[in-house]
Amino acid sequence: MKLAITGGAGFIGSNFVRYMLREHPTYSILNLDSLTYSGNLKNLSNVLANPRHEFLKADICDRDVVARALAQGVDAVVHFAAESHVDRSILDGSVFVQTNVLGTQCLLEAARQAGIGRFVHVSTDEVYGSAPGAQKFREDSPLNPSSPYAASKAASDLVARAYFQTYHFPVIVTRCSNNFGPYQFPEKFIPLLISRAIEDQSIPIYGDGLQVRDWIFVQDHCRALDAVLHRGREGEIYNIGGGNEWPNVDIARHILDLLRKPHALMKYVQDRPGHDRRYSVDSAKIETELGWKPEMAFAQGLAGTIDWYVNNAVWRKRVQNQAYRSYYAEQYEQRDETLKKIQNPGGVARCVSS
Ligand code: NAD
Ligand code: TDX
Repeated sequence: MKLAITGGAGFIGSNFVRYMLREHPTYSILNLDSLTYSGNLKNLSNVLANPRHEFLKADICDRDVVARALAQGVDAVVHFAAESHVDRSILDGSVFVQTNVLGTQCLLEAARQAGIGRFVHVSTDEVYGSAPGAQKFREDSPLNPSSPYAASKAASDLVARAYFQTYHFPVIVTRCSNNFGPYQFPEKFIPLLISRAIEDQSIPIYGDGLQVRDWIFVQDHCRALDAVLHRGREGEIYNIGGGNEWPNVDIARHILDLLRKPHALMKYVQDRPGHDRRYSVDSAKIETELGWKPEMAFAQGLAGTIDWYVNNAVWRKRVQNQAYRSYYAEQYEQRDETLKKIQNPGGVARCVSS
């Protein structure tokens, strides 16, 4: 099996690349990522030398390059690449529409023309909007996105489904809840809190801090995607939830306690505009059909994640001072003539193992 993974230098994508290389020793991976601010090749440092992993710096909006990449014997696509941060989408939604909607359509079309046998589109629980009361959204619940990010993900989710309805292209859509774990960019709630608390900086709590998110350890999401990729039914949607709902303030207190830092570091700040109060999905379908359920206990996953950020101060520092952004150029673009020779006709650099 040759898998093409988009967005594989980001948080979930890089965890998925490692997971698949480990769990499927005969698989090879073509990892296609444009390395935006949230793409970090250091997330992949322990697989860059693996001959079953090939990194291609490319934009999913670049039709020619994507078509050439998928024409190289790729069997299936798992599509993570996206602009993923709600706050950034509130400041400027344009790149969200560009990447998440137009980029996804470009990728779907290239994949369809290449005759790819399976396409997993990684969507999100945010497409359903805020869940009232104790309600849990099912796969057939209406879409009601609030932020420009969520709206762009809802649009791409629908375009993906349209490719199944219209062309019988074998798309499966997944809608997962809030992930946490190693390698998450520290603009998102949990890694931001951990990084700031380690350095005794104040941690921002939006509004009253009583918004509820359903947290899932990233490896449980990877296992769910593996199950969907191999055993999911074409044209179907699968919710993936952690079954682990917490108000934000409780998460903040828990992190501060584990790091032995004072709760006084919490600073209530102005709320996020259009802030969804609660996310909640019903995962009964994937549990009954594919036999998946989350395995990581939240307390254990959170403690392990905190340990990871504490023990990976160099990774954190490189993100803070932006040094991670020059790693690609240092490693690949200027390294030697051999690599220059394998640049493809579109001028997009391909990386092979070092
Ligand atoms: P991330 O921001 O950490 O990673 C996104 C990756 O996509 C980066 O490596 C980036 O360089 C790449 N990328 C962005 N634009 C690109 C483009 N035009 N061409 C090629 N690559 C591009 O995001 P994440 O948290 O790992 O999320 C991955 C996917 O999972 C997204 O589609 C997101 O919507 C979805 N998702 C995330 C969560 C979560 O809690 N983080 C939950 C549910 C679903
Ligand atoms: O500084 C903060 N303070 C704060 O109170 C930040 C960054 C967040 N928050 C709150 C907002 C949310 O209620 O914490 C909660 C989680 O925020 P984010 O980490 O930004 O996640 P969220 O907005 O819930 O969206 C996430 O889950 C679904 C991901 O970013 C998406 O990519 C995914 O689709």
